[in-house]
Amino acid sequence: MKTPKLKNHVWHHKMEEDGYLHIKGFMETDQVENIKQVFNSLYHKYPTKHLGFWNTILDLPDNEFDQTNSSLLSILGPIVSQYFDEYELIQATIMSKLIGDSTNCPLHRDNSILDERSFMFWNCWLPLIDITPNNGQLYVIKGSHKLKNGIVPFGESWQTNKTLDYYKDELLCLEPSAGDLIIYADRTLHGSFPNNSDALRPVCHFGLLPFQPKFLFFKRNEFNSIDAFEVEKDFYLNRNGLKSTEEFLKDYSYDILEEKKGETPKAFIYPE
Ligand SMILES: O=C(O)CCC(=O)C(=O)O
Repeated sequence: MKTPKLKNHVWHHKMEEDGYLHIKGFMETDQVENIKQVFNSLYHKYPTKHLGFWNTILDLPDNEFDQTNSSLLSILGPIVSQYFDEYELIQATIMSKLIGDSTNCPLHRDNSILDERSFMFWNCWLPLIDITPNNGQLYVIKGSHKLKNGIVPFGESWQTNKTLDYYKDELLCLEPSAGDLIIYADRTLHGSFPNNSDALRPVCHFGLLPFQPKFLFFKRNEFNSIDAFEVEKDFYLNRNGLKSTEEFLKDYSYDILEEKKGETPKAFIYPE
C-alpha cells in the first residue's frame, strides 16, 4: 500500500499498525497563534450559513479561500517536510466546530478519492486550541483502517448499523494540545463529540497524499454498485467535491475529459 512516509520509522510503523498517530508539539505556539488570528478574522467576516462546522471550503468566497489555502501551505510546508517524505500536500483548510449539541460528528470514514486497492492518504488534524472531553473532542477507532470500511463516494456518508459502543475496546478519545498533530488514514473510522464548551473549536486540517497517487472519482450507479472514473489531480483541487455528484460528473465529463483530453469518460466497476 502506497502511503506518505514518516521520517521517524517507529512512528511510521505505529501509523501503519494503528491507523492514527498523535505527534506532540508539531507546530510552534506563535505559528498556531498566527493561524488562529487568520481564523478569527475570517470567521467574523464570513459567518457560517451551515450547522455544526464553519469551514474555509464552505464559507469563504473563492479568492479568500485560495489566499487562505496558500498562506496555510506556506506555513505548513516547511514543517511537514521535516516530518514526512514521499507525500503531496495540496490543500489546507481551517475548520471550526461550532457550539452546542448539534455539533456531534458521527463515526465515519472519509470520502474516497484514490484507488484504494493500492493508495492510502492521511488526514492531518491540528487543533488551534487545547482539546478537552468537553469541547468537541476527536476520537478514532484504533486499527479500523484495516477493516473493510468500503468506498465512500463524494456526496455520500459512511453507512453503518453499528453504534460507537460496538467499537468501545478500540475507541480512543484524543486530547491533543494546540499545535499537536493528529494523523489518521482516509479509511480510519473517526468522529467527534459535540462542543459543549462556550468557545469555538478551530483546527487546521490538511491531507497528505502519497507521492503521485492514482485519483479516482467514485459514483454509485443504478445497480447500487460503484463506478470509478480516472481523474486528474486538478479534479479535486477546486471545490467540486462539494457539489452534488450529478453536477460533479457533468463537470468532469464536459470540462475535464472533453475539453482537456477530448475523450468520453470511461467508467469501470470498482470492487468493494
Ligand atoms: O473536526 C472534527 O470534529 C471532525 C472532523 C472529521 O471527522 C472530518 O473532517 O472528517
